[in-house]
Amino acid sequence: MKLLTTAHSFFLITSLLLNSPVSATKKTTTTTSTTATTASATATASPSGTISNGPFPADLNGSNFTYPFPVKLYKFVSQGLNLEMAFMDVPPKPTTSTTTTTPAKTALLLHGKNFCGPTWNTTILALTAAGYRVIVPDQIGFCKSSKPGSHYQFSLQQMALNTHSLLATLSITSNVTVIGHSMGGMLTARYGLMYASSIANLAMVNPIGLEDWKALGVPYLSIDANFATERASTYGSIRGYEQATYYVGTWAPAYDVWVNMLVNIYQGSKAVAYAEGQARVVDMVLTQPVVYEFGLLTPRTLLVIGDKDNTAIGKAWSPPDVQAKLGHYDVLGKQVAAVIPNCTLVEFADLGHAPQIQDPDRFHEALLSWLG
Ligand SMILES: *[C@@H]1O[C@H](CO)[C@@H](O)[C@H](O)[C@H]1NC(C)=O
Ligand SMILES: *[C@@H]1O[C@H](CO)[C@@H](O)[C@H](O)[C@H]1NC(C)=O
Ligand SMILES: *[C@@H]1O[C@H](CO)[C@@H](O)[C@H](O)[C@H]1NC(C)=O
Ligand SMILES: *[C@@H]1O[C@H](CO)[C@@H](O)[C@H](O)[C@H]1NC(C)=O
Ligand SMILES: CC(=O)N[C@H]1CO[C@H](CO)[C@@H](O)[C@@H]1O
Repeated sequence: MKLLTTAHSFFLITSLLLNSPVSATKKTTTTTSTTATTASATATASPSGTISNGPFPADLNGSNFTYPFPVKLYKFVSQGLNLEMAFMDVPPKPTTSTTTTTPAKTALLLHGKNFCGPTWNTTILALTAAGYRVIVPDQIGFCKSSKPGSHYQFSLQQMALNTHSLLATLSITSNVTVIGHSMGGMLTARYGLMYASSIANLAMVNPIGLEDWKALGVPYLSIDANFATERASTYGSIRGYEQATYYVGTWAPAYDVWVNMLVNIYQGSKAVAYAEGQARVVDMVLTQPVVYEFGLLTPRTLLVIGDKDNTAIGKAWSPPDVQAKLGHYDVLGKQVAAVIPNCTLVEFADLGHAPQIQDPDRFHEALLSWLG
């Protein structure tokens, strides 16, 4: 339990530092542990950048994948760098109703590590048809966003802050439905802890981080070693991993689109900076657990689990006895749902890591019926 307590206080402190509005300008601080506990609850992001509508070159920051909806860039300064976060902002489908009020329902879709905004293509259609305005960012270091590589400190808090600032710049400050998959699901948990007051609903789809892999015995691997692995990624290695982990051993031609979308970035014009960033992202998810804080989540929450998923960070370089303990989503879903205060669990016994890709119809039926 000592480890758990230490990890928990570490993340409270990290959260405080990132959220403190005075930390950048004030050298002395009178912050006490009392204010520390309220800091994350009152965290706000002010509009802090500008939106560019393009047009942009086909190869945008190292990805030339054609997105299903227009791409915009959120330009802002973070960690002293001028950065661009690519995103899609898709309006709700017009209804036959004559009322033309400003849409009050916004959904924010957060992609996973081996995914990009476009992998939400069917979910964007389902949500806009249900009246949602849908915002779909590519995180910094990913896809069509800037690749600051080794010049950026990647953290879940930083990604949540970047994303929250994007929404603030779009004047979206309340009633947000946050939906995240895989690493984006882990980010959704962090986002929900930091910005609860802006959230209407929180949905995590086969999130990673339902367990603390390092506490279960996964050895630490250096960022340099992660970088070498990232640089060695090919169509074959990505497909092999996804087939075994995401799709229960099966393969469909449509899955190739998502593999090639990644291969294009791994071999693209920002290949080295991309791998540097991805190596840090592996380090980030391994060293920044959210599992100890699920009990602190206050929004209404949906946890969607494809039970056949076996994703676990570090499993590939762990000894067999450790490997055997990791990635049992059929157990982890129920465990975590019991800890989150207001959680509905939906399990798909036959699906893997990406239910929204493997069986979009069943996934969207579950999501939309929970959203109501
Ligand atoms: C908030 O969003 C929900 C759907 O998530 C919608 O039903 C509701 O009308 C919205 N409320 C306000 C006050 O905008
Ligand atoms: C989403 O993208 C995949 C891969 O390109 C494609 O197979 C599928 O038809 C798309 N779905 C929709 C509804 O556009
Ligand atoms: C995108 O890059 C790939 C190489 O990764 C290339 O084969 C393809 O022609 C490019 N497409 C566009 C539209 O530039
Ligand atoms: C869960 O959240 C909803 C919406 O905020 C609320 O109506 C409901 O009472 C909550 N349920 C529990 C058990 O807290
Ligand atoms: C960091 C980086 O390469 N950013 C580029 C992302 O794409 C925009 C649009 O082409 C460029 O202006 C940035 O320089």
